[in-house]
Amino acid sequence: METPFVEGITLDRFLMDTLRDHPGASGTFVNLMQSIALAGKMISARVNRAGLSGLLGGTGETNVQGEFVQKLDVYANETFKKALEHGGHTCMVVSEEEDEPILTPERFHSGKYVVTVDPLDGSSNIDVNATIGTIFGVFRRKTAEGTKATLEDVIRPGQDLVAAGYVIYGSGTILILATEHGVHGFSLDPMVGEFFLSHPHIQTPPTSTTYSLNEAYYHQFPPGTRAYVDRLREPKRGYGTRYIGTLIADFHRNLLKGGIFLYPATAKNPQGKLRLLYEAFPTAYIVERAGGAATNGKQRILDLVPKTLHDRTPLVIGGKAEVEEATALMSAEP
Ligand code: AHM
Ligand code: MG
Repeated sequence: METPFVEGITLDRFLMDTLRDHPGASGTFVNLMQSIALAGKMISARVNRAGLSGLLGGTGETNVQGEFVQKLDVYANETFKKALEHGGHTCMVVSEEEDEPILTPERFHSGKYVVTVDPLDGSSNIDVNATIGTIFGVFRRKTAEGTKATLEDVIRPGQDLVAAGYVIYGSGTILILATEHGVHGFSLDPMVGEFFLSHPHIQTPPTSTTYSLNEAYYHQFPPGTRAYVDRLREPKRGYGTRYIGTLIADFHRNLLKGGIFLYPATAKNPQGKLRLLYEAFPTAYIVERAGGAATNGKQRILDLVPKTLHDRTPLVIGGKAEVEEATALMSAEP
């Protein structure tokens, strides 16, 4: 669908226009996106006031990943659950913060969609006022509507996603939505409380001079990964680095400006650190629709199938040519 950039197109209007191109569509996807956008606005408001409302710092607990839980993690998770549980559009939610999948109440078993979510990516950056975000992926359920959703609805390849996106809470709040219609960005006008189309038809540059990587782990990387990093460091290539330690912030920068992000296997995390269902799948879906690529160093991310809800994966993601070069070197690794 061609969406001309016209000032003042709200997310709602954009979704309605998109839907109009599909006469058979029921509007459930629009409702789902409205719920996600509402949760994003609520989290954005809290993030902006966190220092004033006692929401900075940890809860003293650790989550299913063994990571310290921050108060804003809890708020973001609860907000997403509430937004998705009672909308009638969703039958199951898989969240980074929850060990088990969340099944929506029985009267919403008719929900068509399964949502995977990292409610607040970049938790370690909350207390320092650096950019954080919410990442989500959307599957259409496999089991019959009206029945209880099962793991079969979510343990499946990333290429089954029908949509993915994120909300990034930076100097402003932006929602990025990728569907079969491409990748579009919407900026929140906090005075109006609406997302407006601001980044239509995002395409990521195929090459760049930026890489995003925690280089301190260099000596923990497998040989092929080190060989690739060595190449990036060659002065004639002219690369610089950008790495904040919030996947979605590094990803967003690279998506718009060009760049390759790597979180490879390390000696400490041989499967990588990032989670397949709610970090790697959504970002891979988005980058592919923006003309880029994503692999685990060997295989395309969207071809992978998780074994469990919280599987981790190495992630190499960004401009197509850069990801291909990295994957060629990394795939020689044992
Ligand atoms: P989380 O905040 O959801 O737990 O995500 C993990 C974060 C990613 O956002 C980021 O890319 C990575 O951890 C940074 O890890 P490291 O500090 O090892 O570089
Ligand atoms: Mg995360």
